[in-house]
Amino acid sequence: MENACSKNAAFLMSEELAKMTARHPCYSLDAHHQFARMHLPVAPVCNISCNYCHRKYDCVNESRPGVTSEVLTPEISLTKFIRVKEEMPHLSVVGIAGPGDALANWDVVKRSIKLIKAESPDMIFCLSTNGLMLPHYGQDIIDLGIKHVTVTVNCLEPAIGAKIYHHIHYRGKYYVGENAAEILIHNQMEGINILVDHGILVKVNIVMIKDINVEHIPEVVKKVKNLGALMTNIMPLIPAPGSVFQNFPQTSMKEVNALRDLCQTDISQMRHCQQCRADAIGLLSEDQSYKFRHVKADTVKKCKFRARFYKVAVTSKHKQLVDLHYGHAEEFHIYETDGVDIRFIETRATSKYCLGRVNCDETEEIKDAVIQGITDCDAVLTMRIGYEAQQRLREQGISAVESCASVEEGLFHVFHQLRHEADPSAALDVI
Ligand code: CLF
Ligand code: SF4
Repeated sequence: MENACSKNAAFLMSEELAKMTARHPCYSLDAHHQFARMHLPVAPVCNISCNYCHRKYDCVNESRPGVTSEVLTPEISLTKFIRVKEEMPHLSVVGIAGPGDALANWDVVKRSIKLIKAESPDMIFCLSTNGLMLPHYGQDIIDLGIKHVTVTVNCLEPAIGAKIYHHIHYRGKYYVGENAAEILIHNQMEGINILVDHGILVKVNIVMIKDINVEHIPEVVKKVKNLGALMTNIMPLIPAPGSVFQNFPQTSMKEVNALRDLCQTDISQMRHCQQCRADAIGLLSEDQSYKFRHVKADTVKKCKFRARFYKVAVTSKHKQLVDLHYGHAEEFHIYETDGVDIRFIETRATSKYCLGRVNCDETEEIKDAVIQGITDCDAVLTMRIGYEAQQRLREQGISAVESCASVEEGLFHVFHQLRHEADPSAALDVI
């Protein structure tokens, strides 16, 4: 019988959300043999320290310890997504599950989701988080239209939390012990509340740690059920080498299943979790991420957006970072990119556009000469560029893109910007 105080998400689920969830391989047992998920490893940083985690590896709240994933930029994620989607028509979910915490890297996570959503609006987006920043980014998650969020909640009591978490970094401060656990637990509860109130389906992961939280877990399950979580996923502790808990006993699946059976009377139990890599791709039971590593260096023959190479003039001191103002550059590095490969063409000398205020009136000819040197380019990639210079370039059909990132990342950004300009249906509503 339902507790009168519970907000059972299953009863609030709309038909549309139910249909969507039927294609989510983690939320739907039936879906996990048919539909694939793709994790974007765009979140390397974490804002807490779990004693079962070693930060050389992926977040243990979802991943098997000892697994290391590559970290991608949002732009490279989009390129990789396009390729995976082509080869996996049954791809239904794009999830972010590390290697650190999704909300500790929110800007890049949000940007990655926006880029892929613009490319493929039907994709289901999914996040996994320790929950520390949920009260702060809950509204963003709602606004992005994300409907599936996993929060790891290992306990409700700070005294137990102090044994599981070493510290947290929260709003510029470092907390340890029960103070840290109290803030974390409070934010997890508040965050789940916010998400459930907005119709988001919350799955709660719980790491089962012998001698620490085993007896307490049924209480956690009841609490999150009453908050409106849809299901819990009780996971075994697999001691990670190098972690504080490295010598703890591994929880057996027999013990985990016994606890799941006990908790099943309260809330639906996930039993098919694979503790995936942060860059996992494919059916849950058949990870194919190895086929798509280093996708940027791959040849993507069939990619529909690989119709052309764009030529880009880059202002950079050493061809590593986009670290020069347009007006300060004495040379342009010319590259071509099709969003997958990058080719360096040549370096072209130019005249410094900005000679300081004294010579301002004398620079008109220089300004024209600078542009004449790159009229074959589609875009300029630069750290900063003034409005007037942008206008001059635009008159010649050259776009200007500002970036402070690496040349490689900047070029991928330029590619997607130009593709959007050429085909507004691939609208990029990026931050
Ligand atoms: Fe990924 Fe997690 Fe979304 Fe699934 S995994 S972010 S909810 S799309 Fe799934 Fe993998 Fe288990 Fe996670 S099997 S580790 S539960
Ligand atoms: Fe490690 Fe994940 Fe815990 Fe962060 S939240 S410390 S990445 S297990």
